[in-house]
Amino acid sequence: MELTVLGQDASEQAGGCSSGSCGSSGDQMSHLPDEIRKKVENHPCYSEEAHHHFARMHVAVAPACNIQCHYCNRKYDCANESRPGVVSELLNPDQAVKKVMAVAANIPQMTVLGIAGPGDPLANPERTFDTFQQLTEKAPDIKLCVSTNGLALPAQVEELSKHNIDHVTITINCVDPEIGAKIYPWVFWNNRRIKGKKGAKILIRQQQKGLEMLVAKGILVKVNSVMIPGVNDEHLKEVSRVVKEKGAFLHNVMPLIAEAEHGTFYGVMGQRGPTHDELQVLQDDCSGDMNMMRHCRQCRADAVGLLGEDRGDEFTMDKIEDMDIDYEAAMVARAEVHAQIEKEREAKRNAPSQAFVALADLQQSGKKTRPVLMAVATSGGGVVNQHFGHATEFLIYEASPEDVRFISHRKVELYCSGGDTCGDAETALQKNIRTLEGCEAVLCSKIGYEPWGLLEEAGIQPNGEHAMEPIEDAVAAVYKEMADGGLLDEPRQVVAATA
Ligand code: CLF
Ligand code: SF4
Repeated sequence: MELTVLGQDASEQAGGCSSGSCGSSGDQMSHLPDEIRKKVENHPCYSEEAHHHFARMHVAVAPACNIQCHYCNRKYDCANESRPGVVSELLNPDQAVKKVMAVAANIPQMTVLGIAGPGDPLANPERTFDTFQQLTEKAPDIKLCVSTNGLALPAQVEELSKHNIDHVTITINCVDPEIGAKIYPWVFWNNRRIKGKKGAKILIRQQQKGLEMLVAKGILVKVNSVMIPGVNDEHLKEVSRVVKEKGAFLHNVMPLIAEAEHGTFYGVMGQRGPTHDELQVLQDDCSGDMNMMRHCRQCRADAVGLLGEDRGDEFTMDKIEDMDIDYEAAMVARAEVHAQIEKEREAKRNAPSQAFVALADLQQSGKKTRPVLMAVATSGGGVVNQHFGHATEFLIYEASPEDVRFISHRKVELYCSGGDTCGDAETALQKNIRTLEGCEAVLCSKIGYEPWGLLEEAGIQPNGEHAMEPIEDAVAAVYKEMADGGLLDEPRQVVAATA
C-alpha cells in the first residue's frame, strides 16, 4: 500500500513537514512556484499550516452593499465571510489605520489585514482603498486582503492591483442563474434594482469576469461558497470545477448559518444549514477538483487574532487612543518574531515525522484498522497545548492507516474558568461533549476528573499524554495505541452522548 501522510507521498514526507493537511498547507506548497509560495506561506487563511502560527485582522470600514443575499439581513456583518448575528463597530479609514498599527505592534504574529465588511468592500471603494493606501505607506510588512461578492469586482481589478493586494476572496455560490435566483433576491446594477434570475445572471457574469481578470493579473483568488442544503449543495461541485478551471487558488465551502433570531430570509423560512458530516462529504467531493480550505472560522468583520480567537475587545478605539505606538520599533520586533517562527517551522519540516513513523509501523503490522476522528485542544503553534476546560473550539482530525488529516473545527462553550471550579458548569460541559459526537478521542494538555468521566461515558477517550507534541504526531500516536489495543478491529460501538 502506498503510504501518505497529510496527503503526500511517503517519499516526499520522509524528513518532511508533519503539519497541516489542508490543500494549501506545509510541504504541499512545495510544488508551487516560489513567488506564489511566498504569498501564501504566512497567510493564515491560504495556508492551513500557517494558521497555527499567524494571525489576521479585519477592519470594518465598508458599510454599504450592492446585492441582497437570503442569508443576510444587513443588520450584521457581511455573511459571505462572517457568522451572521455579530455586529462590528464601523470605523473610518483613519481610525482603521490606527487600529491596524496598534494591533501590529501588540500582536507581532498578525501578518494580514483584511477588509470583509460589514457590507461589501468594493461597494465602498473610497473607504476601502483609502485604508489600503494608508497602510501600504505606514505598515508595508502587512499583507492586504479583501473579500467581495464580486458584483463591482471587474471595475475595481485595476485599482486592487495598484494597491499591491495579493489576495482576493470572491463569494461564488452558484454558476447557474436558476439557482442564483433562490439565493439572491436582487442586485443593484446601473442604478436599478434587478430581481430574480436576471439579477443573478448579472452577478454570476461579474464574478466570473472578475475572477478571470484577477488571475490574469497574478492576484491569488480564494472562492468562498456558502453551502445551502437543497439549494446549491450538489451544484457546488460544478462551481468548484469551474472556478478551478479559471485559476482560483483555493475553495472554501462554508456552512450556511440560519437562525430565525437573525431575521434573515433563510432563518425565518426555516432553511437549515448542513450537518458536520454533510459539509465534510461535500468538501471531500470538491477537493478532487482543487485545494480546499477547511479551517475557516467565518470570522466577524472586525476580527483580531489567530483564526478561532477574537481579541477585538483589547483594541477598541478608546483603548487604542491611550496606546503609545512606535511602529518603527514594532517593525523590528515583528521581524524578529517572524524569524523565530520561521526557524521553528523549518525545524519541524526537517524533523523526521513521528506521525509517519507511527503509521508506517501500523501498516507493516498488516492490521486492518478503521479511520477514527479525534478532537484536539490547541491554542496555536500546531501543538497539543490547551486544557480541555479552556478550549472554545476543538480541531477535528481524521486518523487512518494512510494519513492524518485535518477535517474541520467545532466550536464549544467555555465552561471552565480554571482552578477548582473546573467541571462545575455541568450543562455547558454536557453540551460540549455532544458537540464532539463522532470523535473517539480528545487530545488536550490537561483535563479535570469530571469531564474525563463524562467523556468516557460518551465513548470518547480523553488523552493528556501528548501535551506539547505536534498535533499530527500526537494523533498518529494515539491512533497507533488504539490499534495496538485492538480498539480499531471492529466497527465503532456508538454510545449515546451524555444528554
Ligand atoms: Fe480576512 Fe478572508 Fe482575507 Fe482571511 S478571513 S479577508 S481571506 S484575511 Fe479567513 Fe476568516 Fe474564513 Fe475569511 S478564516 S472568514 S477565509
Ligand atoms: Fe449581506 Fe454580504 Fe450578501 Fe451584502 S454580500 S447582502 S453584506 S451577505
